[in-house]
Amino acid sequence: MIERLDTFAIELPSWGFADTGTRFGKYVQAAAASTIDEKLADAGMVHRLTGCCPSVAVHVLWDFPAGRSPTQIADVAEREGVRIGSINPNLFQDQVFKYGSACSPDPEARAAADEHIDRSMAIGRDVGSSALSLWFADGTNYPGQDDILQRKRRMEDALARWHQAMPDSMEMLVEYKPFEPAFYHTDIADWGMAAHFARKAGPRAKVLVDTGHHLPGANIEHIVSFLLSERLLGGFHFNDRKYADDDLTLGSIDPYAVFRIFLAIRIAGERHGFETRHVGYTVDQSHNLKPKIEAMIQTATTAQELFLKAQMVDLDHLVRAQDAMAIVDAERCLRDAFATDVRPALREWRRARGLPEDPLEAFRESGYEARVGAERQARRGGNPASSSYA
Ligand code: PSV
Ligand code: MN
Repeated sequence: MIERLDTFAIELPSWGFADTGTRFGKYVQAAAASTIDEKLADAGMVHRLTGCCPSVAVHVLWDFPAGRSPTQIADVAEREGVRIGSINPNLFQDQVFKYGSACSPDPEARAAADEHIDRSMAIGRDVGSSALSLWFADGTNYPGQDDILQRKRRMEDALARWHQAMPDSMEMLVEYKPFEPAFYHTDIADWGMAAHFARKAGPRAKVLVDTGHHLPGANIEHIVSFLLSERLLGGFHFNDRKYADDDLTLGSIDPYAVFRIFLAIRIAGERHGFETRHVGYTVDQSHNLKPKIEAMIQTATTAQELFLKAQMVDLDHLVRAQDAMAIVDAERCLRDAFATDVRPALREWRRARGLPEDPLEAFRESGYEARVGAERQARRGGNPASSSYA
């Protein structure tokens, strides 16, 4: 168990440290990060305390301001004890993308998307990132607004072009989402479409599963098993939800679902011999109400706990029960593992790795939140934090 924990890492999102809101408003926090330097400092803090968050996903438009080279930003990350992880282009915020990016009927929008992806890949090359993580807001709001089939072709063409231009060191992750911001149709609405687009794009394109991007009731571990067996699973964006893409803290609503996802990955690897080491885990949450860093620490430690619980499942016993069609016994294998208190094992791992036994307590004792809150407020001239989200 302890050794397995050493293999577990989860990437932090730079945007999770900044003030965010809903379309109804935004509640600002004094300690929220507003620059990439602040985001990397916060991520470094989370990694120092948890030992399992060595990389940070970055958003191109929000994190690479004019006048700062990508290598300078990578140096800041290194100084903070983390590295730059996946590169997330922004194909949704510019006015030119009003009717979509890769799928837009407007050739100017498609050209702008090409240009932004070129820039994102150059950044990826410069900072040594291994993933170009693509999420598209592309879609339409009304029946008849655009030709859906034509948009599918445009997406296929764009992804194939980008795949060909991608540095050898990178892989392409294709994320799906059923709705929002498009409310009639979304060009990559589900995992099947993402798998199709990834296959068409080329061998280095894989599907990214954001746990919040499913219609209610979807069986995510089924999707995960399916994609792994097709060698098409590239990674995850973890968050929890009750209704839609709520971006709540991992495991806060349905920890059993996360446990089942980790178990599906373990079964595909251990029982069926599929490669699972390349599957990247990333947090994709936006904490509107919780203090950002505490929420991230909570997320990372919860992820470790649920991962460990999935390692506790007695696979031999499970297989025997399945072969005997002993449903109650099979399910009990899962429930027993899920009910196991793995926190003592985690504390032991942390002790052995020179980490604080209780990262959240250690964070509170450090006084970091109050200190950076005061510094950041002062730097902003007393103004509340400004968000990287519009
Ligand atoms: C979209 O909802 C998403 O999940 C994508 O991954 C974006 O990159 C991220 O949220 C942040 O906007
Ligand atoms: Mn996401």
